Amino acid sequence: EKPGLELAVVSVPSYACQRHTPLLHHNTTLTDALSILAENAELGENEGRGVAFRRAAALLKSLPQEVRGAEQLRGLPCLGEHSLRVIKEVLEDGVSHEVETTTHSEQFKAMKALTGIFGVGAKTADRWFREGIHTPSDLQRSGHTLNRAQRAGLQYYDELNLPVTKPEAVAIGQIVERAVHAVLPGAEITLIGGFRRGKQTGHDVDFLITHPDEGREEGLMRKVVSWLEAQGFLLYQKTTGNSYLESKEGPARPASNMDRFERCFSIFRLRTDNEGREIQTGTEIQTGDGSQTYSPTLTNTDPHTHSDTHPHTKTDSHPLPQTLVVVGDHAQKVSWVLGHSQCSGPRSWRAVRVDLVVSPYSQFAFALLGWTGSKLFERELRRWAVHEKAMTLSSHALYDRKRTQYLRASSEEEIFAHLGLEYIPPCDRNA
Ligand code: DCP
Ligand code: MG
Repeated sequence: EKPGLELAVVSVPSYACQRHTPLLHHNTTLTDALSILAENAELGENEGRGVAFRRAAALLKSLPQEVRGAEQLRGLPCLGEHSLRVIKEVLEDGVSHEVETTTHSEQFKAMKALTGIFGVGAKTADRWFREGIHTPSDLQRSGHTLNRAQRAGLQYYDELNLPVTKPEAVAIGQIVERAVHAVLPGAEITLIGGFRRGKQTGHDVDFLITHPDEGREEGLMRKVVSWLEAQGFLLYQKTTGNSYLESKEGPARPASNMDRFERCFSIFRLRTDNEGREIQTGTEIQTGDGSQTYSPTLTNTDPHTHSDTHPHTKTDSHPLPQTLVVVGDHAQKVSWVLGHSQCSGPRSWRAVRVDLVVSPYSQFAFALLGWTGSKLFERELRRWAVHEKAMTLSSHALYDRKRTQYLRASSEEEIFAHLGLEYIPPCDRNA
């Protein structure tokens, strides 16, 4: 037996939900290449092709070691002809011609830039691209009528495209907790999405809210949003009601598994000066370029005085130095953004995308599993359920089509058990 065949010898299951996929893995050069092609397919609204590249990448992420030669891949599932070709090219030449062409193509760059605007999807971006609009600035100049989400997306474009850090997510969590507990004591708040899987950065922060007394959570989102709005924490919000009860399709067959809960898509105004906590004069503050000693007095903890919703035309009342950002690594990046946006002076906050979801307690485990991701892991769970177990899984319920009954669960572990799957913890769902 030749050395290097060991990967094919270990049998790798074909559904991503059967495997452990850690955040850090051994094949990033290959998965980066495949992800570009997946992204390009998704931007071109070729979902099937996108999924094929995502599945191939996910397989590589789950391998226990670096792939050095194509012969090591024999017998492994999920690797289609196209993905294999790309992998071989990268292994042999260090780069894939197709990936290079894609990343340098005007269309890919423009589609990425335009869909990077909050509220802009692939269809809209494609229409604009065909009109010669390639960048957010082109769009601004075009005079197109934009909806409220897109206007906010354009206004906070730079900041919303800066990764959200873990400390920022934690700070947002504290605000959400204050809001939720102010309007419904006893409610429980859980960080979901990428941060629950152990990611150190994200494109947004996702929270799931519930209450142990079923029914108490009804109408909660509206109250939470009102509280946040009154305190000046929201730059934008769109709340959708719970359409689950009115659904004619039945709970386990929603049009998509995403849209039946009370949900709020928002943009938070996050103070970057330690979230309003009092900072003593002389406090050492960690910034991206080393620690600084803070000298101006900052004792204001009332967000009302900061509820300036036109950050680009006014200056915050506190003359904070531009690098005063206590959230660490992003200090420099944030000050870069501040320096390049049209705002007239330094400011002590940034815009962050936040998604809130409210779930009834009886559906909590399903909501938790459905919103922790990754997107591919979720897709694979549902595919496994249907094709291997004749069950329908959503973020609300699990339905057994053979026994014609719903299967209850109060934990993710129970759902995996119902599905006949080994339990995969959140940190290993990074498919
Ligand atoms: N989700 C899903 N299908 C979608 C959108 C979302 O299954 N079409 C689920 C899985 C995601 C979670 O919701 O993990 C949150 O969605 P995000 O888009 O915020 O994804 P992540 O939090 O995983 O990534 P990021 O770090 O970019 O925010
Ligand atoms: Mg997220």
